[in-house]
Amino acid sequence: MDEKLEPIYQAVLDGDMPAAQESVQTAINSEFPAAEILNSALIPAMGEVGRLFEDGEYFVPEMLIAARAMKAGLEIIKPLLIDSGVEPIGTFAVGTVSGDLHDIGKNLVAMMMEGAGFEIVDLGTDVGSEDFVAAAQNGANVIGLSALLTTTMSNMGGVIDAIEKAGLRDQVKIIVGGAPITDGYAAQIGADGYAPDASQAVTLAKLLIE
Ligand code: B1M
Repeated sequence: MDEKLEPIYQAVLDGDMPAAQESVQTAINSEFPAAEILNSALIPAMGEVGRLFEDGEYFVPEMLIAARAMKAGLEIIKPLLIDSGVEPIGTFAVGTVSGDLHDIGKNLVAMMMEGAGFEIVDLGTDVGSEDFVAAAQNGANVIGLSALLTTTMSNMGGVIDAIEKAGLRDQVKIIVGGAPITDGYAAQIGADGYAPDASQAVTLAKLLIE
C-alpha cells in the first residue's frame, strides 16, 4: 500500500477519528485522488475490521469506533466525490431496510448518485416499507434498498410488495445492494437490479431511467 494511504488504513482499524481525519487531509493536500483514498484505504480497512470481528478479535465497540473514523474520513473526501452544480437527472430515494443500522455503504451510494446528478432523498437507516412507499408517492424515480445483514435482507421483498400494493410499482425503478445481496436474490424479490458497489449502482440507476 502507498505510504500516504497506510496511516488512513491504520487509523480506521484503530478507530482513531482524529488520525483518520488528519491522514485523509494530508493525502488530499498532496493531491492524492479521492477515489483512491476511498477504494484503496477506507473500504479495505472496513473489510479488515469485518474480518477481525468474524475472528473474534474485534467486538461491536471496535466496529463502532472504526465506522466513526471511516465516516469522518468520508466527510472530508465527500466534496471531491460530488460534482456540484449538475442539473438533476432524477430523484434517488435511498435507505437501509427495517432492522438494519449499517449506513456507510448506503451513504456512499447516495454520495456517488449525487455526484452523478441525482437529487437525493436519504431516508436513513431502519426504514420501514411505508417510508419507501411515501418516497415513491413523492416522485422518486429510483428507490435504493440497502441491507448488510442476512437477517434484514428479507425485508427488501416486503418493501417491493408494499410499493406494488400501493399501485406505484410501474412509476419507480428499485435497485438493491449490500454485502449479502446477489443478482439472483434481486431477481427473486422482483427488484429491477442489483449493484455490488456504489459506482455500479450509479451505472445501473442511469441505465434504468434512460
Ligand atoms: Co455490523 N455486521 N453488525 N456493524 N458490520 C457486518 C455487516 C458483518 C458482516 C460483520 C461480520 O460478521 N464479518 C455481520 C453480518 C453477518 C451476517 O448478517 N451474516 C455484522 C453483524 C453481525 C452486526 C451485528 C448483528 C453485531 C452485533 O450486535 N452482535 C450488529 C447489527 C446492528 C443492526 O444493524 N441492527 C452490527 C452492528 C454494526 C455497527 C453498528 C457496530 C457498525 C455499523 C456502523 C454504521 O454503519 N454506522 C458495523 C460495521 C461497521 C460492520 C462492518 C465491519 C463494516 C460495514 C461497512 O461499513 N463496510 C461489516 C463487515 C463487512 O462488511 N466486512 C459488518 C464498508 C462499506 C463501504 O461497505 O456497507 O458493504 P458496504 O457497502 C458497499 C456495498 O455493499 C454496496 O456499496 C457499498 C460501497 O461500494 N452497497 C450497495 C451497500 N448498499 C448498497 C445499496 C445499493 C447498491 C450497492 O443500491 C441501493
